[in-house]
Amino acid sequence: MLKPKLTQSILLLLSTISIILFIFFISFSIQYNKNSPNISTFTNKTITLKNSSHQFTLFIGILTRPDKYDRRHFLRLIYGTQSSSPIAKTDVKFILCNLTKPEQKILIALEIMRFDDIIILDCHENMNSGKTYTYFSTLPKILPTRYDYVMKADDDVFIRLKPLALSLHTLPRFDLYYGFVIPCPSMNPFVHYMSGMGFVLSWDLVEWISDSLVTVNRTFGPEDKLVGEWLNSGKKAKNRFSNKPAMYDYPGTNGRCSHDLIPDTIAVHRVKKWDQWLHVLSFFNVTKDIKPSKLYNL
Ligand SMILES: *[C@@H]1O[C@H](CO)[C@@H](O)[C@H](O)[C@H]1NC(C)=O
Ligand SMILES: *[C@@H]1O[C@H](CO)[C@@H](O)[C@H](O)[C@H]1NC(C)=O
Ligand SMILES: *[C@@H]1O[C@H](CO)[C@@H](O)[C@H](O)[C@H]1NC(C)=O
Ligand SMILES: *[C@@H]1O[C@H](CO)[C@@H](O)[C@H](O)[C@H]1NC(C)=O
Ligand SMILES: CC(=O)N[C@H]1CO[C@H](CO)[C@@H](O)[C@@H]1O
Repeated sequence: MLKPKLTQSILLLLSTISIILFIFFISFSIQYNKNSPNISTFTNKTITLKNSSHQFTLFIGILTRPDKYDRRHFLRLIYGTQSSSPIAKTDVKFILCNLTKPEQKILIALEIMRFDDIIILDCHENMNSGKTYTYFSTLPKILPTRYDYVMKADDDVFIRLKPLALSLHTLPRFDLYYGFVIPCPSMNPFVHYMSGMGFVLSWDLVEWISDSLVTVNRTFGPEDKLVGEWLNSGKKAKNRFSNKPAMYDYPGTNGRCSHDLIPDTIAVHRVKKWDQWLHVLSFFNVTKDIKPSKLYNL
């Protein structure tokens, strides 16, 4: 009679110890991972992280064109193999304008059935004639939930989701405009605007773009420059953060916007050719965690 009870208590003790060890391990690994130079304090954040599965939500829309099937499949590999947890919950979707060819309606419907990562906006495909406006102004009306942050990204940029999440998680959740400030040598995020390679707005600014009279008739022109002009005209984005040198153009492609690949990278832009992609992917060891198996020998 005594034996089962004893076994039970031992089991209880063991599971309690393992839970404590688990919590200790989690908090340790969070602290350990937190070595980005842009983050100063996180004592309270650690407590929050332990308590919830993620701390904030980020929506990344990659603006691309319907016919770029190969690029989408490639980018699905790039982002599908990354995770920003437990710091953030990140959703990545491709942003298209209206389809124009019969085969697109079949092929893209298949992509949607398989991946559910495509948004088709009510616009004609374009770069500087309002697609970015349509993107930001439509999101609050069609997304099932709000996000803390919304990013607009190009399809020739490599974004590292975890470093991005780490750099955002101590920044304000409101009135925030984050990216790579133009002109290239500038370190002042309050002059001019964030490069279209990839910039982040807090949700309140996305809603403001959607509702404001400042933006509605100013949708034509260089898309990234316009966003800066809207925010300045509306006296918005009191919180601005330009993340240099962690964001940049691929080495040698764009003068002073470019520099060598560095370990503390958040985004590399103008990655267009295969040899450039391979250079980037090998530099950041993106395949190092592949699990061993009898099925392949790489
Ligand atoms: C943690 O947050 C609480 C209230 O939210 C605050 O009073 C306390 O000073 C914070 N501690 C640190 C170390 O920031
Ligand atoms: C996009 O497609 C929708 C549905 O077919 C149509 O109502 C809308 O006018 C189109 N928009 C543009 C800008 O072509
Ligand atoms: C935007 O332009 C339209 C058409 O020109 C005009 O009717 C409308 O009043 C303008 N809205 C604002 C807020 O300027
Ligand atoms: C990639 O792996 C190599 C070899 O382990 C290491 O020296 C290098 O620092 C890693 N690069 C990055 C960006 O983590
Ligand atoms: C999973 C968990 O521990 N959730 C807790 C997080 O913190 C809130 C408020 O502090 C609690 O109500 C939850 O139970």
